[in-house]
Amino acid sequence: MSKFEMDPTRWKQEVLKSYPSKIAKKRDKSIIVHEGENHESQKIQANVRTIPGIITQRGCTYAGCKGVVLGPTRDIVNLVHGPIGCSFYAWLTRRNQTLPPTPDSPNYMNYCFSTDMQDSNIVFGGEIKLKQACREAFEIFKPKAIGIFSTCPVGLIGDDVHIVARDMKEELGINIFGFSCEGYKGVSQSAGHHIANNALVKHVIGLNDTPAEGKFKINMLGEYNIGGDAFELERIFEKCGITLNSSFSGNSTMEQFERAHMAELNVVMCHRSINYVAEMMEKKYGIPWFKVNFIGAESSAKSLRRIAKYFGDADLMAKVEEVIAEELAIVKKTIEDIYPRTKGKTAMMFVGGSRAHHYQELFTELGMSTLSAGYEFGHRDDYEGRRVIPTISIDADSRNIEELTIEKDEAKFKERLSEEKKAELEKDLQFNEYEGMMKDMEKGSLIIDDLSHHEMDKLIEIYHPDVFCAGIKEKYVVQKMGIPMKQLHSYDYGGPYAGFYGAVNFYKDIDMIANTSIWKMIKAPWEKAETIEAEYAA
Ligand code: CFM
Repeated sequence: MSKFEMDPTRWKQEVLKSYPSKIAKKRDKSIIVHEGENHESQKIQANVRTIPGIITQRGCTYAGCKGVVLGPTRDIVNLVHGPIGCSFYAWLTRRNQTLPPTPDSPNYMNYCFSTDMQDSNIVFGGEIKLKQACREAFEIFKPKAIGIFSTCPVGLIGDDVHIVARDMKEELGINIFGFSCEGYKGVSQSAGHHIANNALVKHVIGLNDTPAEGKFKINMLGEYNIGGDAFELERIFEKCGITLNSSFSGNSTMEQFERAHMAELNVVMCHRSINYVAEMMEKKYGIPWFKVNFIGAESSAKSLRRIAKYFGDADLMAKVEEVIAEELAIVKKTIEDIYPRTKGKTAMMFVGGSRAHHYQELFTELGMSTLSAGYEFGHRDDYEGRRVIPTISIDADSRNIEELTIEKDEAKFKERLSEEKKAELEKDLQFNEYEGMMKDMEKGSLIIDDLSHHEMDKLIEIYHPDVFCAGIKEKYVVQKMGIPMKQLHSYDYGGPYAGFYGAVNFYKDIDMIANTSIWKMIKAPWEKAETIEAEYAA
């Protein structure tokens, strides 16, 4: 028998049977049994509305805009226009780290800025309060910029954050811009990424023509410094002699965003959250982009080689090889020790819009296979590859998000690569491309978009994976079922997991959690203690 204790097709049928028929019909399209080589003809339903009551893992549009994309930038005041609950939710509930160059360099990441809307603001409007909050923040912190984030009630009552931003920009003389990222604006946090990307291109990128000092300037897009990942990547780039001109947005500053257009290359890590910026910058400034993955030691090595290849500099290529050899030697030592203990084990991962794919690399390095995976809010291209984008039907929810019309910036556009050179490098670098999760998964694996709680229960009950990866909302439920759980949003306060040191950290953490017997010894509370049951006496 294969590693699937129940045929995945039967698993799917049984799960669907437990839903009301209308819901079963909808979920049917979001659950795919990988057909091996035929997977190219398989289509998954993604980026559609969650079925109410299904208990989704998803977050909201505001979370994607404020928390994810702008959250990690330390010297901008991220002001939430809304009730305090929304502000609290996005206040350091994630582990973006940042490292100001000196102790007195501006860093507002520990603060929670909110207009704290009250009932009266909902009735009479909150714009005056918002202006007041901008003035107050300016007075106290003297920031370079303020970003204003809309929450659901702001959209419902019609406060215009953009007009307030424009007025306050004039009054205070700093860069102030607003985001129409009301929580309900899209079907998930993915819409918030798009809105954040649009505003960065409109209001920030291109304002400062002084590039970072150094050679081989790149921007790293879609890396958010969770658990210190960005620090590890900065270490590697520095060692190789590659200059990180700007980072979107792990360990970033406003200045980095402003000068992003001065880089020679954009490398995109999490394409889901930021491919829009890469695309727009290519059109506007002529910066080519390709996808990289620094999760996994082998993929990190491969990504570095591709960056070196792009610049085509012999010294850089030699240096990169030297760094890779040195780093992989350390990685190898750890993996040789751990591999015999993790080999043959199984994992499942349901995270965001890129990690459920990227982290499979690390598990493969551990000799573990991914039985099932899916994104919370990925789009079809994140599963099936960028080639399917033209076939994705645009629904009302996607139409709700502004599509910017970008034109070439004649003054700042610079051709980095001639058409011939680009064509020559295409085979190795694959510009403007990513192939999606399905290509890397095995025949028979279950690919599930926007996993429901019931489906999670059933995956665990039937297949009992050795490790289940998701987020804090799932963590304790999974552990109570006796399965080790690894958070891949916050890393359970571990990490970094990116790059070479990151891979070593990950191997050790997985070895630890997958090989402890503690989970087999615990029983769920309802199995352990007697429960009191009662019935109505008619
Ligand atoms: Fe990109 Fe992210 Fe992710 Fe994401 Fe996220 Fe995140 Fe994530 Mo949590 S930007 S899609 S919206 S890699 S916050 S840093 S871990 S769900 S897989």
